[in-house]
Amino acid sequence: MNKTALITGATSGIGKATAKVLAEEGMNLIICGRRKEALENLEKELLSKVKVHSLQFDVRNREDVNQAINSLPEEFKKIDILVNNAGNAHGLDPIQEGSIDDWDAMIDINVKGLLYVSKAIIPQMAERKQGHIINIGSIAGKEVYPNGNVYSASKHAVDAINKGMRIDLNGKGIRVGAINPGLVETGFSEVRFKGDSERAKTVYQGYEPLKPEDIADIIRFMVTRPVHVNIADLLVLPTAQASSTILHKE
Ligand code: NDP
Ligand code: 8X3
Repeated sequence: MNKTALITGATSGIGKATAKVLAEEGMNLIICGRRKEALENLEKELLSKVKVHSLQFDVRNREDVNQAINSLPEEFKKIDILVNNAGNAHGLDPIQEGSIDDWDAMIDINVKGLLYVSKAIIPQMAERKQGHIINIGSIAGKEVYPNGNVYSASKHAVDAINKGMRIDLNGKGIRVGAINPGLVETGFSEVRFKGDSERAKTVYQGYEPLKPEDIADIIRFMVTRPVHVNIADLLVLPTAQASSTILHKE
Protein backbone atom coordinates (compact mmCIF):
# COMPACT_ATOMS: atom_id res chain seq x y z
CA MET A 1 0.00 0.00 0.00
CA ASN A 2 1.66 3.22 -1.13
CA LYS A 3 0.67 5.34 1.86
CA THR A 4 2.50 7.25 4.56
CA ALA A 5 1.47 7.09 8.22
CA LEU A 6 2.74 9.34 11.01
CA ILE A 7 2.54 7.75 14.46
CA THR A 8 3.18 9.72 17.64
CA GLY A 9 4.45 7.80 20.65
CA ALA A 10 6.03 5.13 18.44
CA THR A 11 8.87 4.38 20.87
CA SER A 12 6.76 2.11 23.09
CA GLY A 13 3.52 0.23 23.64
CA ILE A 14 0.60 0.83 21.31
CA GLY A 15 2.46 3.22 19.01
CA LYS A 16 5.38 0.86 18.50
CA ALA A 17 3.09 -2.10 17.80
CA THR A 18 1.15 0.06 15.34
CA ALA A 19 4.34 0.98 13.47
CA LYS A 20 5.15 -2.73 13.07
CA VAL A 21 1.67 -3.62 11.86
CA LEU A 22 1.47 -0.75 9.36
CA ALA A 23 4.93 -1.72 8.06
CA GLU A 24 3.53 -5.21 7.44
CA GLU A 25 0.84 -3.49 5.35
CA GLY A 26 3.61 -1.84 3.29
CA MET A 27 2.98 1.69 4.56
CA ASN A 28 5.84 4.14 4.78
CA LEU A 29 6.25 5.43 8.30
CA ILE A 30 7.09 8.58 10.18
CA ILE A 31 7.78 7.44 13.72
CA CYS A 32 7.79 10.03 16.51
CA GLY A 33 8.81 10.19 20.16
CA ARG A 34 11.34 11.73 22.53
CA ARG A 35 13.56 8.66 23.03
CA LYS A 36 16.19 8.80 20.28
CA GLU A 37 17.62 5.32 20.78
CA ALA A 38 14.20 3.70 20.73
CA LEU A 39 13.39 5.54 17.48
CA GLU A 40 16.71 4.46 15.95
CA ASN A 41 16.17 0.82 16.92
CA LEU A 42 12.65 0.74 15.53
CA GLU A 43 13.73 2.50 12.34
CA LYS A 44 16.47 -0.12 11.84
CA GLU A 45 14.01 -2.95 12.44
CA LEU A 46 11.45 -1.69 9.94
CA LEU A 47 13.71 -0.33 7.20
CA SER A 48 13.95 -3.68 5.44
CA LYS A 49 10.16 -3.59 4.90
CA VAL A 50 9.26 0.07 4.20
CA LYS A 51 10.67 3.60 4.13
CA VAL A 52 10.97 4.97 7.67
CA HIS A 53 11.73 8.48 8.90
CA SER A 54 12.17 9.28 12.61
CA LEU A 55 11.15 12.57 14.18
CA GLN A 56 12.35 13.21 17.71
CA PHE A 57 10.31 15.86 19.48
CA ASP A 58 8.27 16.54 22.59
CA VAL A 59 4.62 17.06 21.65
CA ARG A 60 4.42 19.72 24.38
CA ASN A 61 6.66 22.06 22.43
CA ARG A 62 4.66 23.71 19.68
CA GLU A 63 7.70 25.10 17.83
CA ASP A 64 9.45 21.73 17.90
CA VAL A 65 6.33 20.00 16.58
CA ASN A 66 6.09 22.42 13.66
CA GLN A 67 9.79 22.35 12.97
CA ALA A 68 9.87 18.54 12.95
CA ILE A 69 6.94 18.20 10.59
CA ASN A 70 8.20 20.99 8.31
CA SER A 71 11.59 19.25 8.17
CA LEU A 72 10.18 16.10 6.55
CA PRO A 73 11.93 15.11 3.34
CA GLU A 74 9.86 15.48 0.16
CA GLU A 75 8.99 11.77 -0.03
CA PHE A 76 7.43 11.86 3.48
CA LYS A 77 5.63 15.19 3.21
CA LYS A 78 2.26 13.83 2.08
CA ILE A 79 0.83 12.21 5.21
CA ASP A 80 -2.15 9.93 4.57
CA ILE A 81 -2.66 8.58 8.09
CA LEU A 82 -2.11 10.31 11.42
CA VAL A 83 -2.19 8.17 14.55
CA ASN A 84 -2.45 10.54 17.53
CA ASN A 85 -1.21 8.11 20.16
CA ALA A 86 1.43 9.87 22.31
CA GLY A 87 0.22 10.25 25.85
CA ASN A 88 0.31 8.89 29.36
CA ALA A 89 -1.23 9.11 32.79
CA HIS A 90 0.92 10.82 35.42
CA GLY A 91 -0.05 9.83 38.96
CA LEU A 92 -3.19 8.27 40.44
CA ASP A 93 -4.11 10.51 43.34
CA PRO A 94 -7.31 11.93 44.78
CA ILE A 95 -7.89 15.44 43.47
CA GLN A 96 -7.03 17.09 46.79
CA GLU A 97 -3.61 15.42 46.78
CA GLY A 98 -2.84 15.64 43.07
CA SER A 99 0.41 17.12 41.78
CA ILE A 100 0.02 20.20 39.63
CA ASP A 101 3.07 19.09 37.63
CA ASP A 102 1.25 15.83 36.84
CA TRP A 103 -1.87 17.76 35.81
CA ASP A 104 0.20 20.01 33.56
CA ALA A 105 1.91 16.99 31.97
CA MET A 106 -1.37 15.23 31.17
CA ILE A 107 -3.10 18.30 29.77
CA ASP A 108 -0.01 19.46 27.87
CA ILE A 109 0.78 16.06 26.35
CA ASN A 110 -2.56 14.28 25.97
CA VAL A 111 -4.60 17.30 24.91
CA LYS A 112 -2.43 20.19 23.73
CA GLY A 113 0.24 17.93 22.19
CA LEU A 114 -2.40 16.05 20.22
CA LEU A 115 -3.77 19.38 18.98
CA TYR A 116 -0.33 20.73 17.99
CA VAL A 117 0.46 17.65 15.92
CA SER A 118 -3.02 17.66 14.37
CA LYS A 119 -2.76 21.35 13.48
CA ALA A 120 0.56 20.73 11.73
CA ILE A 121 -0.95 17.98 9.56
CA ILE A 122 -4.69 18.49 9.04
CA PRO A 123 -4.44 21.49 6.68
CA GLN A 124 -2.53 19.46 4.07
CA MET A 125 -5.09 16.65 4.35
CA ALA A 126 -7.95 19.13 3.96
CA GLU A 127 -6.30 20.69 0.92
CA ARG A 128 -5.87 17.28 -0.73
CA LYS A 129 -9.33 16.19 0.46
CA GLN A 130 -7.84 12.92 1.64
CA GLY A 131 -6.62 11.58 4.95
CA HIS A 132 -7.33 9.45 7.99
CA ILE A 133 -6.88 10.48 11.61
CA ILE A 134 -7.01 7.96 14.44
CA ASN A 135 -7.10 9.38 17.95
CA ILE A 136 -6.16 7.13 20.84
CA GLY A 137 -8.52 7.98 23.68
CA SER A 138 -9.25 5.69 26.61
CA ILE A 139 -12.03 4.12 28.61
CA ALA A 140 -11.05 7.03 30.91
CA GLY A 141 -12.48 9.32 28.22
CA LYS A 142 -15.85 7.61 28.55
CA GLU A 143 -15.99 7.08 32.33
CA VAL A 144 -14.40 8.63 35.40
CA TYR A 145 -12.89 6.36 38.05
CA PRO A 146 -11.54 7.06 41.53
CA ASN A 147 -8.28 9.05 41.40
CA GLY A 148 -8.42 9.17 37.59
CA ASN A 149 -9.65 12.79 37.71
CA VAL A 150 -7.28 14.79 35.46
CA TYR A 151 -6.17 11.86 33.27
CA SER A 152 -9.84 11.19 32.71
CA ALA A 153 -10.43 14.87 31.92
CA SER A 154 -7.62 14.79 29.36
CA LYS A 155 -9.13 11.73 27.66
CA HIS A 156 -12.65 13.21 27.76
CA ALA A 157 -11.05 16.11 25.90
CA VAL A 158 -9.65 13.67 23.33
CA ASP A 159 -13.16 12.22 22.95
CA ALA A 160 -14.54 15.73 22.31
CA ILE A 161 -11.71 16.61 19.93
CA ASN A 162 -12.30 13.38 18.01
CA LYS A 163 -15.98 14.30 17.57
CA GLY A 164 -15.14 17.93 16.77
CA MET A 165 -12.61 16.92 14.12
CA ARG A 166 -15.13 14.61 12.49
CA ILE A 167 -17.76 17.34 12.38
CA ASP A 168 -15.46 20.09 11.09
CA LEU A 169 -13.75 17.88 8.53
CA ASN A 170 -17.00 16.45 7.21
CA GLY A 171 -17.03 16.82 3.43
CA LYS A 172 -13.25 17.15 3.27
CA GLY A 173 -12.62 13.49 2.51
CA ILE A 174 -10.90 12.91 5.84
CA ARG A 175 -11.85 10.00 8.06
CA VAL A 176 -11.68 10.63 11.81
CA GLY A 177 -12.04 7.90 14.39
CA ALA A 178 -11.03 7.00 17.93
CA ILE A 179 -10.06 3.84 19.74
CA ASN A 180 -10.71 3.95 23.47
CA PRO A 181 -8.86 1.07 25.10
CA GLY A 182 -9.25 -0.37 28.55
CA LEU A 183 -6.26 -1.96 30.25
CA VAL A 184 -3.37 -2.58 27.85
CA GLU A 185 -0.05 -3.87 29.16
CA THR A 186 2.54 -1.30 28.01
CA GLY A 187 4.90 1.22 29.60
CA PHE A 188 1.75 3.15 30.68
CA SER A 189 1.70 2.11 34.36
CA GLU A 190 5.50 2.53 34.71
CA VAL A 191 4.97 6.15 33.70
CA ARG A 192 1.84 6.59 35.81
CA PHE A 193 3.67 5.28 38.90
CA LYS A 194 6.90 7.12 38.07
CA GLY A 195 9.11 4.08 37.55
CA ASP A 196 7.69 1.95 40.41
CA SER A 197 7.84 -1.31 38.41
CA GLU A 198 6.41 -3.47 41.18
CA ARG A 199 3.29 -1.33 41.46
CA ALA A 200 3.06 -1.09 37.67
CA LYS A 201 3.17 -4.90 37.32
CA THR A 202 0.28 -5.43 39.72
CA VAL A 203 -2.04 -3.49 37.39
CA TYR A 204 -1.82 -6.35 34.90
CA GLN A 205 -1.82 -9.32 37.27
CA GLY A 206 -4.62 -11.84 37.85
CA TYR A 207 -6.28 -11.49 34.43
CA GLU A 208 -5.31 -11.23 30.78
CA PRO A 209 -4.88 -7.59 29.79
CA LEU A 210 -4.95 -6.36 26.21
CA LYS A 211 -1.62 -6.42 24.39
CA PRO A 212 -0.48 -3.40 22.37
CA GLU A 213 -0.71 -5.66 19.29
CA ASP A 214 -4.46 -6.06 19.91
CA ILE A 215 -4.95 -2.31 19.48
CA ALA A 216 -2.50 -2.14 16.56
CA ASP A 217 -4.47 -4.85 14.79
CA ILE A 218 -7.65 -2.79 15.13
CA ILE A 219 -5.83 0.23 13.71
CA ARG A 220 -4.78 -1.96 10.78
CA PHE A 221 -8.43 -2.90 10.25
CA MET A 222 -9.55 0.75 10.42
CA VAL A 223 -7.03 2.02 7.90
CA THR A 224 -7.55 -0.82 5.44
CA ARG A 225 -11.33 -0.31 5.12
CA PRO A 226 -12.57 1.17 1.83
CA VAL A 227 -12.48 5.00 1.88
CA HIS A 228 -16.26 5.30 2.33
CA VAL A 229 -16.03 3.41 5.66
CA ASN A 230 -15.08 5.42 8.75
CA ILE A 231 -14.91 3.56 12.04
CA ALA A 232 -15.77 6.50 14.25
CA ASP A 233 -15.48 5.37 17.85
CA LEU A 234 -14.51 2.10 19.50
CA LEU A 235 -14.35 0.98 23.14
CA VAL A 236 -12.00 -2.01 23.39
CA LEU A 237 -11.64 -3.89 26.66
CA PRO A 238 -9.95 -7.03 27.92
CA THR A 239 -12.63 -9.67 28.41
CA ALA A 240 -11.95 -9.55 32.15
CA GLN A 241 -12.82 -5.84 32.28
CA ALA A 242 -16.45 -4.69 32.31
CA SER A 243 -15.86 -1.02 33.13
CA SER A 244 -13.16 1.21 34.61
CA THR A 245 -13.87 -0.19 38.06
CA ILE A 246 -15.12 -3.72 37.36
CA LEU A 247 -12.24 -6.05 36.64
CA HIS A 248 -12.44 -9.79 37.24
CA LYS A 249 -9.16 -11.03 38.71
CA GLU A 250 -8.56 -14.73 39.42
P1 NDP B 1 3.55 3.83 26.68
O1 NDP B 1 4.04 4.51 27.91
O2 NDP B 1 4.08 2.47 26.39
O3 NDP B 1 3.79 4.76 25.41
C1 NDP B 1 3.56 6.13 25.44
C2 NDP B 1 4.16 6.76 24.21
O4 NDP B 1 3.87 8.18 24.23
C3 NDP B 1 5.67 6.61 24.16
O5 NDP B 1 6.07 6.25 22.86
C4 NDP B 1 6.18 8.00 24.51
O6 NDP B 1 7.38 8.28 23.81
C5 NDP B 1 5.05 8.90 23.98
N1 NDP B 1 5.06 10.16 24.70
C6 NDP B 1 4.75 10.37 26.00
N2 NDP B 1 4.95 11.65 26.34
C7 NDP B 1 5.39 12.27 25.21
C8 NDP B 1 5.79 13.59 24.92
N3 NDP B 1 5.78 14.56 25.83
N4 NDP B 1 6.20 13.90 23.65
C9 NDP B 1 6.24 12.93 22.72
N5 NDP B 1 5.86 11.66 22.92
C10 NDP B 1 5.46 11.34 24.16
O7 NDP B 1 1.97 3.78 26.83
P2 NDP B 1 0.80 3.27 25.84
O8 NDP B 1 1.33 2.66 24.63
O9 NDP B 1 -0.12 2.49 26.68
O10 NDP B 1 0.09 4.66 25.53
C11 NDP B 1 -0.26 5.09 24.23
C12 NDP B 1 -1.60 5.80 24.28
O11 NDP B 1 -2.60 4.87 24.68
C13 NDP B 1 -1.68 6.95 25.29
O12 NDP B 1 -2.36 8.03 24.69
C14 NDP B 1 -2.48 6.36 26.43
O13 NDP B 1 -3.16 7.35 27.17
C15 NDP B 1 -3.41 5.46 25.66
N6 NDP B 1 -4.06 4.40 26.43
C16 NDP B 1 -3.32 3.44 27.07
C17 NDP B 1 -3.95 2.45 27.78
C18 NDP B 1 -3.21 1.41 28.56
O14 NDP B 1 -3.83 0.74 29.42
N7 NDP B 1 -1.92 1.19 28.31
C19 NDP B 1 -5.41 2.36 27.83
C20 NDP B 1 -6.08 3.44 27.16
C21 NDP B 1 -5.42 4.39 26.47
P3 NDP B 1 8.69 8.94 24.45
O15 NDP B 1 8.73 8.58 25.89
O16 NDP B 1 9.81 8.39 23.63
O17 NDP B 1 8.50 10.40 24.20
C1 8X3 C 1 -5.60 3.73 30.34
C2 8X3 C 1 -6.59 2.81 30.97
O1 8X3 C 1 -8.03 2.46 33.05
O2 8X3 C 1 -5.75 3.20 33.41
O3 8X3 C 1 -6.19 4.81 29.72
O4 8X3 C 1 -7.39 4.71 32.54
S1 8X3 C 1 -6.95 3.34 32.54
